[in-house]
Amino acid sequence: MAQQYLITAALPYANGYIHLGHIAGAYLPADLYARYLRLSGEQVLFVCGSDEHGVAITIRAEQEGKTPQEIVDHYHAANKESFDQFGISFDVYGRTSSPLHHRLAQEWFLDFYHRGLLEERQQLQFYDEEAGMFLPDRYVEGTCPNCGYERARGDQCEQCGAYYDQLALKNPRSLLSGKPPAVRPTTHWYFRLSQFQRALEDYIASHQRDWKENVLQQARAWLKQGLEDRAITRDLRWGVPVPLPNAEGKVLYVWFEALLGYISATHQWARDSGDPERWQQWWLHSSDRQTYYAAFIGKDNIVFHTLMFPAMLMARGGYILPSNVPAHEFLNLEGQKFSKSRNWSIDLRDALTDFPHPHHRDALRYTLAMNFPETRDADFSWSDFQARTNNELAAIVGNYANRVLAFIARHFEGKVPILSEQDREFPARWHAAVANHAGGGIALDAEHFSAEERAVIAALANGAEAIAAAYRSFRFRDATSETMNLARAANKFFNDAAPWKSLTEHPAQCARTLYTCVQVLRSIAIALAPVAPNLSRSIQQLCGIAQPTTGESSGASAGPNLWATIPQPLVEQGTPLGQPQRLIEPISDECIVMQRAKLGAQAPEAPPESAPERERISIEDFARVELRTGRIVSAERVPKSNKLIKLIVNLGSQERQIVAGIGKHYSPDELIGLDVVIVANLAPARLMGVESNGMLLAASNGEQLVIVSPRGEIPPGSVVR
Ligand code: B3M
Ligand code: ZN
Repeated sequence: MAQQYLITAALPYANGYIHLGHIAGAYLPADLYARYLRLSGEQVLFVCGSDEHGVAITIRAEQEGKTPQEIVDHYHAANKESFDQFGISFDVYGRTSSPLHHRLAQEWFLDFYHRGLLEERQQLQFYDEEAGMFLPDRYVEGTCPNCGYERARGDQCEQCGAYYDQLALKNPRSLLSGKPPAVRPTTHWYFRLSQFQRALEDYIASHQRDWKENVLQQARAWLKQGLEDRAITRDLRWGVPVPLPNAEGKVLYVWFEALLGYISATHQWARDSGDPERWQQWWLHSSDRQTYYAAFIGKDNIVFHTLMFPAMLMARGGYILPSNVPAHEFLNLEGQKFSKSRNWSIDLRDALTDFPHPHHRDALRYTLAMNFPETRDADFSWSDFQARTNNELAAIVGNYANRVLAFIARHFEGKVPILSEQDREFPARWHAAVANHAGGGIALDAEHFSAEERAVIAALANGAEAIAAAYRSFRFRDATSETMNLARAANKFFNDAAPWKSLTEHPAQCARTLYTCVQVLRSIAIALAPVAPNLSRSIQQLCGIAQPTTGESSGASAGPNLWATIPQPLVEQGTPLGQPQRLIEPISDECIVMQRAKLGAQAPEAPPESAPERERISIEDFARVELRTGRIVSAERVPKSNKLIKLIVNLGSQERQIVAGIGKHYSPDELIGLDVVIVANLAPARLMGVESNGMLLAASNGEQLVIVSPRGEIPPGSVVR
C-alpha cells in the first residue's frame, strides 16, 4: 500500500512577527521532519498558513490604529517571507481570511448543523451599549469573584487562576468604553463534543505507546474531567460569519475554523497545482493509501489538536486523524521566558537581517535543533549559538571540507583522485559491503579495507540509520547530534589515515585516502541537509554535484531515496571539485555582546521585583526578621486557587502552617521534603480563608519564581543570618 506523510505546523496568528521560540516549538522540527522524509524518497505534503481571526487580531488592530485586514495582510506577508528565508519548506502557506477558507469553514459548520451535531443555546452576556457590541472575555475587566483581584479578566483571574463565567465578575467594566456593561441575551451554537468522549478515549488509548508522555497526560486529564459541549460561535464582527439567517454579528469561534485552516490550505495547494480534487488524497481515508499525519504544535495547543480537531474530523466522517502530535515544550531565551512586551525576544526577521549569510542561518537552525524543548523547557543563548557555530559547524564540518579540498587542490589538481590499478575494485567492494548491510552492524573485511576505512564507512552506515530512526521518532536533538558525529568520524579518518605521510612514500594509498575523504564529504552533506540545507547545498556543489538536493518542497511527489546513498561512494574519480574555502565565518564576541544588549532594551516596564535600589537599612533592622530553615512535610493546593499552596513546615521544635503563592511554579508533589527558608516571626494572616503562619522565601523576577533552599545538610530550625 502506498504510504505518504501529511505534516502540519500550527497556524501562527497574523498579529505579530514570529520569534525564535515559535520556531523551536513547531516550525523547525516540522521542517527537519519534512526534509528528512523527502530525502528518503517519501511523499510529503507540508502545510501551514496564517491564523487571521480572533480577538488576538482585533486587539492588535486597535493598538496599531489599523483595520484587522490591514494587520493580517501585513503580518501574513512578513511571516511568510521570514519562514521562506529561514528555509522552512512548506508546500503551501494558506490564510484563514481567504474566501476559500471562509467557504470551507461555513460548509463544515452547516454540515454539523444539519446533522444535529450543534445545539443552539440562549445565554446572557456582557454588552457594551456605547460600542454596540457583545464583549468577548478579553474585553471585560472586573473584580475577581474568588480572590478580589481588581483587574481580573472576563473568564479567568490572573491573580488566583480561578475560572468563572464572565457574569460572575464584580464591578465589571468594558475595556472599550470603560463603562459598566449591560447584560443581554445572546444565542450561540455548541458543538456536541461530549458525544465524542468514548471515541476520543479509544483514540488516545490507541496511541499510548507512540505519543509523547506530556501530550498523552494533557489529553487524558481533559478526558478524565469529562468533555463538555463547546460554543463554536462568538459575537464579533471579525471572523467567518455564521452562515445562518438571524446570525448577524456572529462569527465562528477562531479555534473551530483555524483548525480547518489546514484543510483549506490543502485545497488551496491542490487548486494551485492544477487539480482541485487532489486535497482528498491527503485528508480522506482510502483503501489504497496509508497516510501518516504528524501535527506539529507547541504545548499550549495540545487539547485542540488531540481532542477538538479529532472530534471534528470524526464528526465529519471519512477524514484521517493525526497519527502523532509531537508537541514541544517552551524554549526560553537566556534563562528567561520569551516576552515581547519586555522585549525579551528575538524575532525571526531580525535574526535574518543580522545574519544574512545562509550558512549563519543554518547555524541558527543547528543551535535551535540542538536545544529543542522536546521533553522539557530548554534554553537558547547567544553564547551557545557562538560556540556551536565556531566550535562545531565551523571547526568540525567546515574544517573537514576545507582540509580535504585544500589537500586535493594542492596534490591532485583539484579533482577526485584516480585510484591506482590495485585499488580498481575498491569502489565496487565498498558498494557491495554497504548494500548487504541491513540494520545493525556492518561487516567490512579486513583484507580489503583498512582499519580506518572500516571505521569511517561503518560510522556512515550506522549513523545514517540511527539518524533516520531518530527523525522518524521525533527525536530531533539526537538526530542533529548524531549528524555532527558523522563529521567527527570524518575528521578522525583524515587524521588517522594521515595522507600527508603517504603522499610521497605510498602515492596510491594517498589517492585512495583522499578518494574516500571526498565520498565521506558528500555523505555528510546529505546527512546535514535537513538541519543545514544551505551548507549542505554548498558542500554538494563543492563535491561537483550539479543539482544538489536538500529535501526542499517538491510538489508532494516522491523522489529518489537519497538518504539510502549516504554510506555509498558516489563521486566519480576525476570529478573536478570546488576551491577550498572557509564555509562558515566565525561569530565574533562583539556580535554576541551586541545581540545580548538588544535583549530587554527599551523595555516598556521592568518587572516589578527588580525595582531600583531601595533605601539602606541597619543591621538592627535586619535582626528584627527571624529567618529559619524548615523542611516541608506536606503540601496541598488551596481549593479554587491555582496560585496558593498550603504547606506544613517542620521548624525543628514545631510545625507551622504556611500558605505560599507558588502554585503556578511548583506542584505539591515536588515540594514535600524540600528544605526552605522562612520568615518565622511574621504576624499571622489569612489567605483565601486559610491561616498562614510565616512566609517562605522565594526569588522572583516577575515571571519566574524559585524557592530559596539551603545547599547542604542543615537541621530544620537553624537560624539564617
Ligand atoms: N494560532 C494559536 C497559537 O499560536 C494558534 C494556533 C492555531 S493552529 C490551528 O498558539
Ligand atoms: Zn482571583
